[in-house]
Amino acid sequence: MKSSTLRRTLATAVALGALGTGSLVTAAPASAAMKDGRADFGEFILHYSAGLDESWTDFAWDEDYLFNDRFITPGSGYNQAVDNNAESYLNRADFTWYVYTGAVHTGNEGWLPDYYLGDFSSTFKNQVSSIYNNDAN
Ligand SMILES: [Ca+2]
Ligand SMILES: [Ca+2]
Ligand SMILES: [Ca+2]
Repeated sequence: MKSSTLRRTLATAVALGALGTGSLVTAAPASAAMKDGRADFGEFILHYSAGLDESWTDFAWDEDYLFNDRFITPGSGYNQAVDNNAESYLNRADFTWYVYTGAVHTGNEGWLPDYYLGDFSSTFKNQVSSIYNNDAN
């Protein structure tokens, strides 16, 4: 009797353990993967054209150099380098993203508060060469 109760308890623990693992596996695809053509929470999106139009790509971390990043979604600008080529932006994060006209945080600096979106001003339109966020990533 006692041992059968123990077995049931163990079986329940195993089932819960399996459920826990399943939940983790299910949650994984929802986490932000950068440069995957999905505008995930926390990411910064750069579009080839104004008005959040045409091809774009998504960034989750700082990028010291945008010359080796390309617009990845279908549309005009697809597969072109992002460097000096973005005209609009979307901040999908609850923190500020910074943009720079030079590589490695040089040149003119612009800051885009949480959830901002819009077209770059003439200073930054087709000039952004690096990006940075202040969440220590
Ligand atoms: Ca993404
Ligand atoms: Ca890069
Ligand atoms: Ca530039």
